[in-house]
Amino acid sequence: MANMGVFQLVIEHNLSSHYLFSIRMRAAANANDGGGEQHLSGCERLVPGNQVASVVQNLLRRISAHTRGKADMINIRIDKIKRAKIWQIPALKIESLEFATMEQSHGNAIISLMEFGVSEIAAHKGIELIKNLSASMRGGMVLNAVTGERIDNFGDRGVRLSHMDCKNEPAFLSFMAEYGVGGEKVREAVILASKAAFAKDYVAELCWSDDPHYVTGYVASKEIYRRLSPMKSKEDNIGGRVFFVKSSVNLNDLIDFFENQPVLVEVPRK
Ligand code: WAQ
Ligand code: MG
Repeated sequence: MANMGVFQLVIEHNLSSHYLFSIRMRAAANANDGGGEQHLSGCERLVPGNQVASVVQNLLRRISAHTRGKADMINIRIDKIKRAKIWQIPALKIESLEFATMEQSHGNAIISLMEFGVSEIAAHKGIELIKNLSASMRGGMVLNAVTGERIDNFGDRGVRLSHMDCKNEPAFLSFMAEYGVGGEKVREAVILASKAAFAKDYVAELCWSDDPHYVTGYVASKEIYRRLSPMKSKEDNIGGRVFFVKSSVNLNDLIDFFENQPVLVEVPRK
């Protein structure tokens, strides 16, 4: 933890079990030379004060090893959060399905989304919207689950879920292992999908990664995180997320929950 001494002191000054720290990191390329900024990666954590320095250091290490490219802008924001404000919400159950082709995975994604309450038109629209992106967004798109119409006005940026983590890391990792999965990407995606699923008027989610070598994606409902592979071809560095919501949704409340409500995702007790 060399060179992190002063920073550690500032955080430790706030060391108290009444607070956690939200750490939000985002990296981009072409952010400083007037060209179009390219989103590389982002990360959202919620940890006790004594973990802040090591989490930040790990995130910096991950950015420098990232397969989407070299960052020329890294934004790290740390906010102190009162524990009393944090909601504890349940983790989705995990399923994994493998297919021979991307077309078969997309076909299953559509069937699954319909099973979760999305209309056939809206499910197709979700797949097409991600497939037709010309660059990956920082966040996701919000679609009406009946009409397939995009209802957020976040344009190329999209809406980002933030202020989330698992409640107990070892318990979360063994919960994942019980379902035969592991690793940072799955961990982050299950936490994100579990938070999204807790939103009022949420119906389902569709996602695949923007990392060129990572072809597994998922569909999620209020209960299930269903991994589907392959959702894209190798070397493709465009991915995205679509959140399907009821027509009755209050968009401002939804965005406020996604962006600002701190949550810790809990696994079922044994
Ligand atoms: N909030 C909303 N949308 C986001 C967020 C966020 N915090 N983070 C990423 N996105 C959007 C954005 O458009 C990205 O381009 C896209 O999702 C993909 O992000 O094996 O790695 O972080 O079970 O590349 C899913 C499968 C991996 C994991 C998803 O997404 C598994 C993944 P990535
Ligand atoms: Mg990525």
